[in-house]
Amino acid sequence: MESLCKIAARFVLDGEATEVKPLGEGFINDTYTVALDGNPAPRYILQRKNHHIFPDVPAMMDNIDRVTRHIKTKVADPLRETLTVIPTRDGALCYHDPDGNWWAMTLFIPGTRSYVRADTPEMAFQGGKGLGQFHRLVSDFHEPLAEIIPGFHNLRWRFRQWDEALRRDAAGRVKDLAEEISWIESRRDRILAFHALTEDGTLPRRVTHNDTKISNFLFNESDGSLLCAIDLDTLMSATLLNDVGDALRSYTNTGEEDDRDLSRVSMSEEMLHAYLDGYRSEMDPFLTPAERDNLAFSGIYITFEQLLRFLMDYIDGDTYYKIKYPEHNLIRARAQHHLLRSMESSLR
Ligand code: ADP
Ligand code: GN1
Ligand code: MG
Repeated sequence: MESLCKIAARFVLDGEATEVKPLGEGFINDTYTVALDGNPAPRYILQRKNHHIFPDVPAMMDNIDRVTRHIKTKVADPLRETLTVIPTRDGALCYHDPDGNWWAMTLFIPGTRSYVRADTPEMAFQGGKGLGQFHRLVSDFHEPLAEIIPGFHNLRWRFRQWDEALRRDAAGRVKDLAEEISWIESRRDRILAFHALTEDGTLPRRVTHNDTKISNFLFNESDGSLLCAIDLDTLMSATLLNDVGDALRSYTNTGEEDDRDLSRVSMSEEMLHAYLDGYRSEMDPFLTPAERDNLAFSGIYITFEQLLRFLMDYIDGDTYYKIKYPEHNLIRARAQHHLLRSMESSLR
């Protein structure tokens, strides 16, 4: 493979890329910071986009470029309040290397922090407000968006994949998972009944982020306020409840997404209320009654989906998510199930 500095040099930079260092713990892409001219301060984010998961990286980058340009026309500080896509020297939005890898570059936004969990209700309030601001900023973006991963939060489609995964039993694991499989099957009807609200148009389609866990937002280091949404790979048109639900899955969890110690995992009602208060403070006038009524239930829907996706990946032999140890996807699924049960008992 070309060296990372050489790959960085394919893009239009403000100097010579002299240091490229790995960053973060994303499950899908490989992320690096890029520093210039011997100065260690990061200036850019370089990412190798996972083309097994995102089969059309140019279309994905085109979505990101158009939506972020739209946001830039509406905010006070366009270089900080959204991502800035850096083109290649050939004027493309991504670089396809001779080994078949796809690379993209954005400006590094200094003076920010990202988190894997919310420590205080104030952070959850900021998170909800930030997602509401994002939804408002993209609410008048009416150009079509490429459907980057068809059926991403469509549980009817996920159940089709699930049935197929059980039938295939690629890793021979199904026989040991009777209990875990029953977690999915016992909820199938209820979840599909909720999904039907998106199919019959009760829940409108809007421009949405689709991967709103807390680590996909940047907070201002100075005052802890939320600055912007990042990781825009899955920008698509869908119900905004997918975004609220995925955020609730992450912001309200008292433990980790992959906690082995289930006694640590539960939904914090305090965080739930703080998050939704923040979200409504921006979005309430713009929500339809059906959206408003289902804000909290969206957490159940997306936590269920995440349980299904982790378990399905375990059944498939760990082909989708990066794992750190052999049972990682099973541990993730168990932790999501525990969180789901806690949500179900609180939000009955
Ligand atoms: P992944 O697809 O691997 O999850 P992300 O785009 O979410 O990658 O980036 C991983 C982490 O890198 C983020 O959680 C954040 O800490 C940091 N990061 C990403 N983009 C930027 C940016 N433009 N400026 C500053 N930090 C960033
Ligand atoms: C993945 O890329 P990352 O780590 O932000 C996944 C999300 C899951 C999440 C679970 C494209 O997000 O859908 O909710 O892991 N992204 C994709 O933590 O599948
Ligand atoms: Mg991410």
